[in-house]
Amino acid sequence: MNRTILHIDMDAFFAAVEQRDHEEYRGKPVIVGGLGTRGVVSTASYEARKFGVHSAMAMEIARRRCPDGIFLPVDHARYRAVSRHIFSILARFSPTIEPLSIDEGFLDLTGMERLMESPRAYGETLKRTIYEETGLRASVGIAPNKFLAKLASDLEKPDGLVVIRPENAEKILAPLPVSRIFGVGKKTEARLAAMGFRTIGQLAAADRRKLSAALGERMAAQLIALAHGRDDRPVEPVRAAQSIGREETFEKDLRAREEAERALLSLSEEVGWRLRREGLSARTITLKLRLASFDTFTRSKTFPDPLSYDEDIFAAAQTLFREFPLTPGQGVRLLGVSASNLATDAEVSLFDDHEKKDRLYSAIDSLKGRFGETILTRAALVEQKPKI
Ligand code: TTP
Ligand code: MG
Repeated sequence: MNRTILHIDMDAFFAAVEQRDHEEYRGKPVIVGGLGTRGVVSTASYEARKFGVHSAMAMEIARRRCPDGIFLPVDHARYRAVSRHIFSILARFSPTIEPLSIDEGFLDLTGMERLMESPRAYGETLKRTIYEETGLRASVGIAPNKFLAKLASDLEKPDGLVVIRPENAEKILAPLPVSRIFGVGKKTEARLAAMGFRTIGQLAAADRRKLSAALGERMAAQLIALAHGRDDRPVEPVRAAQSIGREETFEKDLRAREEAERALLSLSEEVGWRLRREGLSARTITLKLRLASFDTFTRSKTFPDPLSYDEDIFAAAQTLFREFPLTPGQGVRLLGVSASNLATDAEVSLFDDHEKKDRLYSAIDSLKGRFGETILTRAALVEQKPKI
């Protein structure tokens, strides 16, 4: 299948928005994230990355590595608005867009090749349009499939533009570490290294039977295909790629169930409010739980009728929490509630007492306008399998 796929990912997205909006932050190390003692870095500007600061790092470590950095809280509402603007621009460049996260997505350009001077020129125009309209830089990769397009957008970050042609794919892949293949996490990387496979080129030349014996037939076949630059997944323009969620790392581990359930209620309220504000409801509610030991679990519940009211979301989160086998005294470090499998209001039937509740909630929501910091998490994080 010959496709032309473009992957775009904004550079240092949250930090770049802050630098755009505050001239005095430009050219400086900017770190955005949770600023409490147990906060986590969401992202860092490229100036801050030189100090070894990166996403998902404990904020304490970031402060130590970059004491003169500019530390800012996460302003999701603003980043969402910018994201919406970016996706509206993308929509002018392809009718088939698959959003992957707040700042990243695939565009299917298959069949449009004759409308463009060249894929590279098309990518340049896209980057320029985004910069002119939003003041933000993006990195773009264009390739015959999703795997290569995503890889390409990362090769010359920031402000990158890389086109991979089918005939060059294997040559570009060969020297890269196997960890560049999506789905190859630390564990698989270590197993592959133990078998002598460190680069994608080594994997491409692997003996299939040997690899199957170690990793299973399916995984081996997938890895070998990807190592050769083959990937048949289509661009799927679904909103289900996203979910609305909110999580909190507590200043002190929670030790009492009631305390945890109170936290779940306030998280559920924020998720509900955000859902209703976006005109959405959700069929799946996911609870995320990180214990003092750092072990992290997710548990989900799916309902036939979509939910958007706080009490329903809370009831689901509470049930999932109560079903989770916590040993007494086991502290809870983080709780998260997220809603996925989203439906728009238009898709939801308006039976029974919805109308009354809708009136009640619209009154509550109008009072709530100033609260609610809600995270649009990646579906991949929400769907992450429990570690045990
Ligand atoms: P990324 O695209 O992964 O990172 P980035 O845009 O900041 O930097 P770059 O793409 O140039 O490497 O994520 C997009 C945004 O998502 C990021 O700006 C902040 C947020 N985010 C988190 O909140 N936590 C995380 O762990 C990651 C990776 C991202
Ligand atoms: Mg990015």
